[in-house]
Amino acid sequence: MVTKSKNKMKKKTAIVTGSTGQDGSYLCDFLLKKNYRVIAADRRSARGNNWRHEYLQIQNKVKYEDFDLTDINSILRLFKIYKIDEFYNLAAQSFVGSSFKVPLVTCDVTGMSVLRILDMIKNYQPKTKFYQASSSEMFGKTSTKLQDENTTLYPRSPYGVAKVFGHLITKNYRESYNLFACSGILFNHESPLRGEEFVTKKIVENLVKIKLNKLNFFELGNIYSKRDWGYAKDYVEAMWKMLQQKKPNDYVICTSKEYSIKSFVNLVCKKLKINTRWTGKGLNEKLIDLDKGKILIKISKKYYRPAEVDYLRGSYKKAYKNLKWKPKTNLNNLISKMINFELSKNSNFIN
Ligand code: NAP
Ligand code: F7E
Repeated sequence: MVTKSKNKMKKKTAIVTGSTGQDGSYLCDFLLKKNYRVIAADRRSARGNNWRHEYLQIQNKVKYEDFDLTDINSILRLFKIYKIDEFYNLAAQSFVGSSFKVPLVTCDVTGMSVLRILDMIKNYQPKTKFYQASSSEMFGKTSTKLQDENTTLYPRSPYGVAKVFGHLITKNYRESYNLFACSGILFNHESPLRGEEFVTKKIVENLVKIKLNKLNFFELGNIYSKRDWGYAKDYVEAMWKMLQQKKPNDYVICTSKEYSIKSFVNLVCKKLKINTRWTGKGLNEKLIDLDKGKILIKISKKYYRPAEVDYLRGSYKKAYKNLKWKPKTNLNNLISKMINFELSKNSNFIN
């Protein structure tokens, strides 16, 4: 009995904003396994859509708190209720495409809210360690072969601009008020739990449906941009490691390998044993199923962005040196995980 209450006292409290999202779900699971008391700070509307928590079976293990990044009082409330050891700010309007359509909301939620939280930490619990979810989108129009913590920031979307604000205000509060505040500059990371609007999930989900004869074709936008894709579950460990260091710092988290969207499609087709070939150019480019003589993918202007990030490939040298972190899952294995999830969702399998 004594041991039990001692253990209870030792539990650290972590707040995770955006806990219903891809990273938030994996991070909650990770922290629970590390024996944290995990407070999932989420919007009320998200509660009905708790499929990721249910999939990971954590819905009865975290404590939910109503919260919205745009509501300063909901942030203050958390600081009044809990003594917070670690605060992970993962909530954001995170879809780059939408940020061109709702730029003001994106800048408020994804950018200004970081300052709202930092100011609460400074005023109420200055010992709280803070993690900010920065992004490789901040590099944007980059001309370097590899991007690291010192690469110039040149964002290409309202989302990227908002993330630059969040990133720099985190650094500013660390330097001005001596807060333990870190930014993880994460390159694209995917998983079976990825939102369906993001390109990897869209490709895997739709090609699996095609394989199972549940869909004829689908459309993509710019298939020539290149991304450095890692596995979300590997990346949440890096977030935690940043907050366990003696000193706060910023770290790039990535795989250092880059692939185009077109190569990603080709890899998925190969795994699904769909025999394909690309034909045509520009908006007339198409992916053809050679066995069935059918079009599987068409290109549509609808999915192009007003400004594009053409190339991203990071260097995780600093994270490897200080955090002893490196990616564990390559793209091939990541795609297998995503395909298997879609197949089991369709409760079917292929021969
Ligand atoms: P995600 O799946 O889109 O999750 C975003 C989360 O933010 C959701 O839980 C969403 O809640 C919540 N949210 C949105 N607006 C909110 C608001 N006003 N108040 C409170 N919560 C709100 O994103 P993710 O892929 O897990 O990414 C996590 C974080 O890392 C984000 O900040 C993203 O910008 C950043 N990031 C992601 C990547 C990546 O490749 N995944 C790379 C770099 C950085 P609802 O469920 O209610 O919508
Ligand atoms: O697009 C191209 C699109 O939406 C990747 C977020 O997690 O990572 C993510 O942002 C690329 C872009 O991710 C479609 O134009 C072509 O070049 O999957 P995405 P993203 O924009 O890189 C960063 C690091 C974040 O921080 C963000 O939160 O794919 N693309 N055709 C398409 N993209 C989408 N979504 N849909 C298409 O049909």
